[in-house]
Amino acid sequence: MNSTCPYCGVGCGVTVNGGAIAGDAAHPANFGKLCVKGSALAQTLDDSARLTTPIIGGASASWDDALNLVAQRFSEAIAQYGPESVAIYGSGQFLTEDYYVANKLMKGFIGAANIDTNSRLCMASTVAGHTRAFGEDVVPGCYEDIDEADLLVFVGANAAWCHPVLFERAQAARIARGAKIVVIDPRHTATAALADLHLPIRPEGDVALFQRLLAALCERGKLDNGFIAAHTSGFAETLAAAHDDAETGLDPAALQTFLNWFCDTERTVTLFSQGVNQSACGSDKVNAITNVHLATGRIGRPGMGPFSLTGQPNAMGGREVGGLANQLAAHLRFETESDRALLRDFWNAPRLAEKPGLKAVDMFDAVLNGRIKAIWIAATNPAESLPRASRVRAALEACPFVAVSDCWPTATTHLANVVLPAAGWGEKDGTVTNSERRISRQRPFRAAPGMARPDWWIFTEVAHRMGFQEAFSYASPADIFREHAALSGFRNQGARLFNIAPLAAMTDEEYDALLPVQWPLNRKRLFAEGGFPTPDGKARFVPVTAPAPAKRDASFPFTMNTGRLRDQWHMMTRTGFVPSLMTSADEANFEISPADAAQLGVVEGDLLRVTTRHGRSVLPAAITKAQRPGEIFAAMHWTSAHSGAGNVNQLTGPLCDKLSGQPALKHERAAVEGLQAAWHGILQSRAGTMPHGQFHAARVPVAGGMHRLRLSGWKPLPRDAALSDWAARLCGADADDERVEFYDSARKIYRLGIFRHFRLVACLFIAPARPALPDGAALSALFAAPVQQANRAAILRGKIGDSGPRDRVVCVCHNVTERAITGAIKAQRLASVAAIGAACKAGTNCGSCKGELAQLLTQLTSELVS
Ligand SMILES: Nc1nc2c(c(=O)[nH]1)N[C@H]1C(S)=C(S)[C@@H](COP(=O)(O)OP(=O)(O)OC[C@H]3O[C@@H](n4cnc5c(=O)[nH]c(N)nc54)[C@H](O)[C@@H]3O)O[C@H]1N2
Ligand SMILES: Nc1nc2c(c(=O)[nH]1)N[C@H]1C(S)=C(S)[C@@H](COP(=O)(O)OP(=O)(O)OC[C@H]3O[C@@H](n4cnc5c(=O)[nH]c(N)nc54)[C@H](O)[C@@H]3O)O[C@H]1N2
Ligand code: SF4
Ligand SMILES: [Mo]
Repeated sequence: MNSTCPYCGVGCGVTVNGGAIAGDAAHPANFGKLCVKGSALAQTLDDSARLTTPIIGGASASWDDALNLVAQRFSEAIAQYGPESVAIYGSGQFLTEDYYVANKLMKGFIGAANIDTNSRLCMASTVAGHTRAFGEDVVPGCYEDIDEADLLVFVGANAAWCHPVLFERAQAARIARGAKIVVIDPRHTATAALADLHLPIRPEGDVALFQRLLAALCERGKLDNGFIAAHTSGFAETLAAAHDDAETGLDPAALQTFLNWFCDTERTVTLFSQGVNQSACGSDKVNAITNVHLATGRIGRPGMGPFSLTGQPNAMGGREVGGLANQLAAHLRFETESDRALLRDFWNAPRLAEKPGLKAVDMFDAVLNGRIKAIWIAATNPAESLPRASRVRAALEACPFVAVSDCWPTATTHLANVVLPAAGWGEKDGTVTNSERRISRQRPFRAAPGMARPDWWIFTEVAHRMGFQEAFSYASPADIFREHAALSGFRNQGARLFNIAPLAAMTDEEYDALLPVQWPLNRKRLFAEGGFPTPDGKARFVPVTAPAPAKRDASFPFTMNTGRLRDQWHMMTRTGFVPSLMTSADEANFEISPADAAQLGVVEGDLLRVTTRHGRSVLPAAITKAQRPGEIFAAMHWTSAHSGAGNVNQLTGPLCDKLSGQPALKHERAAVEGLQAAWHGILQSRAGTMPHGQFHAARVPVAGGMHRLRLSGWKPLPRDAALSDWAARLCGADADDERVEFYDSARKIYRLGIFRHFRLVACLFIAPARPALPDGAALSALFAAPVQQANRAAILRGKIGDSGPRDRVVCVCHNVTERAITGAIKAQRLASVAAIGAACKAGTNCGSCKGELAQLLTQLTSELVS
């Protein structure tokens, strides 16, 4: 059975054979390869924590009651306050069929466009930039361009971690044809470690850089004047705006090298992601990049083009169905009356929305201020992933009616009046579209647990109960897909490139057997000969202005950047409970430069308290040369379910790109204080509750379904009996449980065990420094056997083994730790990533850790030299 990986927008094909999930050798996105997350998919198929029944007001309910209630509360709000009083907030993790139905329900039949999705946080700036430049939201190139390029420029994209299989292709091009890789990112990421040139740009310096590049292309006579004249408009104004010397923060020699390479390399692909999109000038960044490709005619030809890397598995499918509040379905546009008429006719929807609805940030503001009376959230966790997450929670608490569809309990489901259990990956049936416009099937291979049902079915059932039976008479995802395909071709005489009309004729069997297919059908690349979907057929240059560097704000002198880690997926509902995926990074932290750490008097193991205009969080400091001074970085993944005091979106604010409405999640003004750690602890328990208090806590999943918490406190601990009570509470002890305590005064280690019947249910160790704490298998071993009363004290007093200096697994596939790798590099004087692989296997399977291997090499080489 073939299916598609449910994580990133690379859209790798997988094969499922019994319990084994492997890369699909025939899928053109990955040709059999998978990254770490894809390789661990089988381990995520654990139903123990899944939502298995509808829940109304905290109690299990029937589907009928839950669906009736959603339909009733939506209908009542519409009757009383109008269609704009209800909203749907969806996700790029929907399948296209789910998305199509949700969008049709809202825009077509409820008759308002208050449906937006987490793609607003992800792809909105690219959608706006593409539409401005090309007239339609279209990626001009394909993955083969990466194989065929001589220069690959990654802008604001940590592809080695976030699009690993595609980045493997880039590395292969480097070996095969000597392609050069440039990485433009304020941080020295794993991707930068594998690049020929890293440009540590100042935050938001990208427009200035691409403006300079456009000016340099002109000065050096590298423009394609024929292409500009025949296929574009607006060049003169754009070039005039490009003579810009705004600050990029770059070393002049490195900047020159980049300009030289770009000017002299025809086959250049510029790949970009959230360092571009999640910015107050995100759509200008997209157009600044697009401008240089149009000016050189490097678009739509082999090995050339601007290339937006999509985030979620179906970010592109969501754009095809028009899931954003300012889009209509099938690339039709609100602005054009004939487009609205077309959709009204096709759907037979006289009440079709006439104007765009609220974008995500505004939508939740409208929930907070009471304009929206009922909201339905599906396949996204806005109480954690939207900026100003606390405000989103307050909005949901205040909202008269909240329905949430998810597979697992989340901070958002906790705030719902009705929870709808959704079928997840492996259970659902439908299609997704990847970054290169390739539609692939996701196929079911396991039963959904309990009463969980697919999203398309849930939306369809509610639509029926709201009185729209006829328009939503779907019996299967294939029915929906055929309608979606037919709409794309309806009255489309070449006006819209998104046209998959021939697929509307597929039978159920053909849909089941559908092979990965790109749109426009049978065309890999677009625009080499012009033919842009604008009224005059020409692409538009967009004059953009580089924003001035943010003024130093004495109260908030740092810039806080946020993003992703290699082995975690978003808010961790899927990856956060898989032990192997947390062995490379088992705790959130704030990354900070050595210079700033020194200034704050912070050493490794201390904590940082970060304050922004919106909130405050505490996490351990990770001191790294990868960070530029004045900037800190935090992973987005650790939510309040996994972290005691360090929720990142508590800190991020509402500043958005004006055109796209995408929040600037990478650039928040922040104040940073160092907090000395007064104590460190480790707690392991069978039932893990997440404590929140005046200490840092990070939850780590452990084999056997147990939980481990890493703790660090900045306040002195209570003493004596108070300590004992506090510690027992932290361990979740009941009154009947037996507590056994032991204080090792020589080593200043406090130990507490909680026993229930004959079993250890939790234990806690506290010490002044982390290396003195037990960890790993030694800690789990304490839980292994039943313990007689007489032996309990002995267990706690016994030698358990220190964790020693911190180590982490770098290569998850072969379980190779950092210590083993650095040991091998030093002992055998290894000088390349390949040599490390030959010596200790690290990086030789999926290859996702090659960036870290390169980072370790650079680090050790500089240590050896200095
Ligand atoms: N492992 C993993 N992979 C994922 C995901 C995941 O959760 N985990 N999520 C998927 C999704 S939905 C998405 S959207 C993608 C995101 O993929 P990416 O965009 O590659 O990931 P991020 O880490 O969010 O951000 C990329 C980089 O932007 C840089 N940056 C910040 N500010 C600027 C700036 O002003 N200019 C420039 N040039 N760079 C800047 C950051 O330092 C960061 O390294 O990843 C997808 N893949
Ligand atoms: N600070 C900061 N914040 C960010 C970002 C950042 O870089 N920095 N990035 C932003 C970006 S690009 C993105 S894409 C968002 C992601 O943010 P979210 O959308 O909140 O991310 P997930 O945790 O993937 O949420 C998906 C939810 O859907 C559930 N789910 C999975 N499959 C299904 C299904 O088939 N049906 C249903 N109904 N539910 C399902 C999962 O359990 C999960 O709870 O975060 C954004 N927030
Ligand atoms: S690169 Fe993306 S799509 Fe491919 S296996 Fe990894 S997470 Fe899945
Ligand atoms: Mo995303």
